[in-house]
Amino acid sequence: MSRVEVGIIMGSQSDWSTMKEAAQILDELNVPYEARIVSAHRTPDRLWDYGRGAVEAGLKVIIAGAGGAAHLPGMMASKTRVPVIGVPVQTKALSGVDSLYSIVQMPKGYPVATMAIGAAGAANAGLMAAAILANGDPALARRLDEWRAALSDSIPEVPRDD
Ligand code: RP5
Repeated sequence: MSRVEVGIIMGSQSDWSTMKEAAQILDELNVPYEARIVSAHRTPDRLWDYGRGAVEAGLKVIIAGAGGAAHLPGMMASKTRVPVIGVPVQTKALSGVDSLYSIVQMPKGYPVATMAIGAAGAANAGLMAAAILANGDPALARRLDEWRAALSDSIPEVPRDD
């Protein structure tokens, strides 16, 4: 069994339908991951423990998704040097613009690589995590190249009438 190097964390169970997109990409690329609910506001001690133990646990990338007052990615980035990819979850009240602004405007020194709002952002977070790991893993690099080529090949050159 390969070692888990990607942590997918999210602020709530309700974020999982979005964050699953990242998990699905990692499944397709055969990258092991763990998924956990870690809320900046509701379980701050869990956030602290996860961040404190991330390096020792062997994590190489953390994907963190949250919505609304989305402090999870930034707080995680403040607690560990493991790269954090932030996913702004789409909200009902403000469509995820609140999540995006909460995640993207980090102060100098504690970066979060912020993706697009919602499902596309979560899927891209999976791809970004795979790309980071692929730098040191030639087999994964090949699988990622093939994944990208297959996507490219699936795009028709001529539009059709529906
Ligand atoms: C945030 O509040 C979570 O990340 C979630 O996106 C949002 C709503 O959470 P629930 O009220 O659905 O648990 O902390």
